[in-house]
Parts: sequence; structure tokens; C-alpha cells
Amino acid sequence: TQYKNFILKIIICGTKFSLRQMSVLEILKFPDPRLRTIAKPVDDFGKNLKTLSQDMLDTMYQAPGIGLAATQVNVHIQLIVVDISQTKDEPVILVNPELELSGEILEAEEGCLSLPGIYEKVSRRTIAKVFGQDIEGNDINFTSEGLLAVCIQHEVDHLRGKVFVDYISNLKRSRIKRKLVKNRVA
Ligand code: GNR
Ligand code: NI
Repeated sequence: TQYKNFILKIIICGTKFSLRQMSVLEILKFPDPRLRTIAKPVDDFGKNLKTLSQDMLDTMYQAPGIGLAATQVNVHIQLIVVDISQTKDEPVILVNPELELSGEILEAEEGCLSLPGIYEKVSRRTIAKVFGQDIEGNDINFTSEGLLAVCIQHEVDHLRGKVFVDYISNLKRSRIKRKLVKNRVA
């Protein structure tokens, strides 16, 4: 009957949308030299880019973290994902991001999935205007502040081969490097 078909459609629909394979990617750990790679601009907004950004969101949520740059999963293209919401349901995907910084300089504690267990204060500008593209390749721009501005600056640094401990003293960074190498699991 028609009613039976309707139910069948719902079941098929539900299956279709829950069928995507969840993929958690490996995150490079400091001082891995691949974290120093300069990411190339994205020009292909095809299926591979969509799959990678979904996998990066899976990886970020699983970690858990509030941001992730493609550099950290050893893909050297200008792609970052961010979600600073408490509910972890406001993913932002940014392609080819460029920043225009303004506002005060504020010191805040940062962490990084590539430096597990390390937290250090970093001084950054409080306002970041973001220019770039969305996952479809449409131009976007918006102004960020607070934690979002911190996070986006941290992610764009990764795309430029920079990590947050580059802002602290050489002595502190050497100690962190030793600690991470020592604690490294094979
Ligand atoms: O999860 C993360 N938390 C965080 C906290 C303060 C400032 C920046 C960040 S980003 C970090 C995830 C990460 O390593 N992104 O590259
Ligand atoms: Ni990071």
C-alpha cells in the first residue's frame, strides 16, 4: 500500500543520511617537521575537499578540540575547521582564510592538539576580520572576536607552518620539545 511505501521511504532516507563513515585522522605532534609546511591555496572545491573537511570535523570533535588545521592531519592545503560552541553543533569550515587583525592585544592561555598537555599564554589581537571561501567556493567574510578570533588566528598560523609555542621563549620551547619527545608513544 501507499502507507507501507511511505514508511519504507522514511527508513531508506534515515539509512542514507546515517551511512557516512566517521573517520578520525592522525594528528601530527610537535616537533614533527611536517608541522612547518606552508599550506597551498585550495582551488578544487570537489568531493575530496568535502570528505576531508568532514573527516577533520570528526577528528576535532573526537579529540576534543575547538579547531583543527589541515596541516595537523598532514594535508598541506589552506583548510581549517572550527567549532567554539558548547553544544559542538556549530561547525565552521574555512577555505583559503586571510586575516585582517585589529583591536587590543590580549594575553590568553592556549592549547594545541599537536602539543597535548601543553598550555601557555599567547598575546594576540582581539579582533580578526576573516576573508576566504566556504566549502562550495563562495567568497565569505566576517568579523570574529573573543575565543573565535583567538582560535582562527591559531589555525591560520598552522597553515603558515607556525605553532603557538613559537611565541614563547626558546628555553621554554626547548623544555616542551624534550617533554613531548620523551612522552611520545611509538
Ligand atoms: O582545541 C583547541 N583549543 C584551543 C584553546 C585556546 C586557543 C586555541 C585553541 S585551538 C586547539 C585545537 C588546535 O590545536 N587547533 O589547531
Ligand atoms: Ni593547534
